[in-house]
Amino acid sequence: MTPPAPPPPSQGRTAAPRKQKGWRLPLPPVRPPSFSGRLHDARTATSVGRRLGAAFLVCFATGLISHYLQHPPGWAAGLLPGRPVWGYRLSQGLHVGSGLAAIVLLLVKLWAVYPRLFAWPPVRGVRHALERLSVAVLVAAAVLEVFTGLLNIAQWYPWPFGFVQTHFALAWVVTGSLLLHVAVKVPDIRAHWSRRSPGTLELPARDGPDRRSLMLGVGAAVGAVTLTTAGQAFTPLARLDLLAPRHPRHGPQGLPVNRTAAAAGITDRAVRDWLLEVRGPVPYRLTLDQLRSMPRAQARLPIACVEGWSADAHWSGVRIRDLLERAGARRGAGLRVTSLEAGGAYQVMEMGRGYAEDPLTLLALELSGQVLAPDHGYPARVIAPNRPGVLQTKWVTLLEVL
Ligand SMILES: Nc1nc2c(c(=O)[nH]1)N[C@H]1C(S)=C(S)[C@@H](COP(=O)(O)O)O[C@H]1N2
Ligand SMILES: [Mo]
Repeated sequence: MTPPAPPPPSQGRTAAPRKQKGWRLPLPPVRPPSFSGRLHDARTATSVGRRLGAAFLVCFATGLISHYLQHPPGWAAGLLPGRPVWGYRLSQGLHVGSGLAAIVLLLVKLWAVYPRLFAWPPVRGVRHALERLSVAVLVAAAVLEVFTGLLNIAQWYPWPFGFVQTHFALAWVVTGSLLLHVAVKVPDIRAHWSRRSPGTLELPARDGPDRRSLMLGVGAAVGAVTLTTAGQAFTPLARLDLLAPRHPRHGPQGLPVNRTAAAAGITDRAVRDWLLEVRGPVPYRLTLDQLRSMPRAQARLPIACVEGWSADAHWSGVRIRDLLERAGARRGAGLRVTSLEAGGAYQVMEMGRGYAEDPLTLLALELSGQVLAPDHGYPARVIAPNRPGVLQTKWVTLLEVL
C-alpha cells in the first residue's frame, strides 16, 4: 500500500486536523491564487487606509457643507453665512480634490486587500459573515460614490437615477460602513498605525523598502492627479490644469460656462421682450434701461461650481436688497428668483434673508466691465457671496419677496 498523499500546501491557513470529529472542511471549489507579494498585509492596508479615511472624511464634511448650503432646512435658510465670500469655493475645491485623491487611494487599498476575497473558509461564523458583509457594502458604496462623483465632474450621467440624491445617500452609507469597518479593525489599525506600534516586529523587516516604494508611488500618483486638476479652482496652478474638464479662464469673458444660453433655450425674442418683474407688497416692472439707471454696486465674487471649478470675477449690478426695498419688502424677507429658462432644476432658486440683505448680493448686469455675455445670463443674473454656483441664477426675469 502507498502511504497517503501529503495534504495540499495551505496558504497560510493552519488546517488543524479534526480527525476525531470525522469531517474535514471541504476545499475551495477553485484553487485560490497564491499571493507571494508581501504588500498585501495589514500594515500596507493600514498605511493606505488611513490616508483614504482622511480623504473620505474631508469629502464627507465638505459634501455636507455643499448639500446644506443648497438645501438648508427651513429654519436655517436665513442664517447661512455670506462670509468668507470664498468659503464655498474652498470647500468645494477640497471636496472634488479629496474625492479625486480618494480614487487613487481606493484603487491601491483594494489591490492591497483583494487576496482576502479568497479567504477560506469564506465565513467562519455569524460575526465573520457580518464583517464580510459590511466590507462588501463599504466597497460597493465607495466605488459607486467616487465613480458617480467623477462622471458628474464631466457632466456625464449614464444612469437612470438622480445624481444628487444618489451621491448624497451613498455618502451616508460609505461613512456609516467605514465607521463600522474602522471599529472592527481597531486592533489591526493600532498594531500597524506607526512603525513603533507594538505589532511591528511580527512583520519581516525586509518588507520595509517594498512598502516605502509603494507608498512613494501612491504619493506620486495622488500628487500628479491633484496638480493636474487643482488648477480648475486654485488659479496659481491654472497652467497645470490638464486633466480637469474645465479651465478657470476658458469661456466667454474669461469665465467658464456650464450651460449656454442656447442649451437653456433662451431665445433672442425672449431677451428682446425682457422685463424684470418684482413681486412684493409694492410690485413693479423695469425695462433693462430703467434697471441700468438704478444705483450700481460692484463686487469681486467667485463663481464656484459644485463640479469643482471656480473663478473670481468682477461684477457690477444693482443690489438685490435695493430692488426688494423698492417693492416694499420688510426686513428679513427671503426671495424667490425665476429664470427665463423654462423648466429644469435651475429655473427657480430661493435665497434666505442673509443673502438677500447682503450688500454684495447683486442682480449683475456686467462682468469684467462688459455687458454680460448671453452665456453668462444676459440681461441679468444673480451673484451672491459664498454660495454654490448652481444658485447663481442666470437670465433672471422675476423676483418675488417671500
Ligand atoms: N438659469 C440658469 N442659471 C444657472 C445655470 C443654468 O443652467 N441655468 N447654471 C448654474 C451653474 S451650475 C453654475 S456653476 C453657474 C455658472 O455660471 P456661468 O456659466 O456664468 O459661469 O450658473 C448657474 N446658473
Ligand atoms: Mo455649477
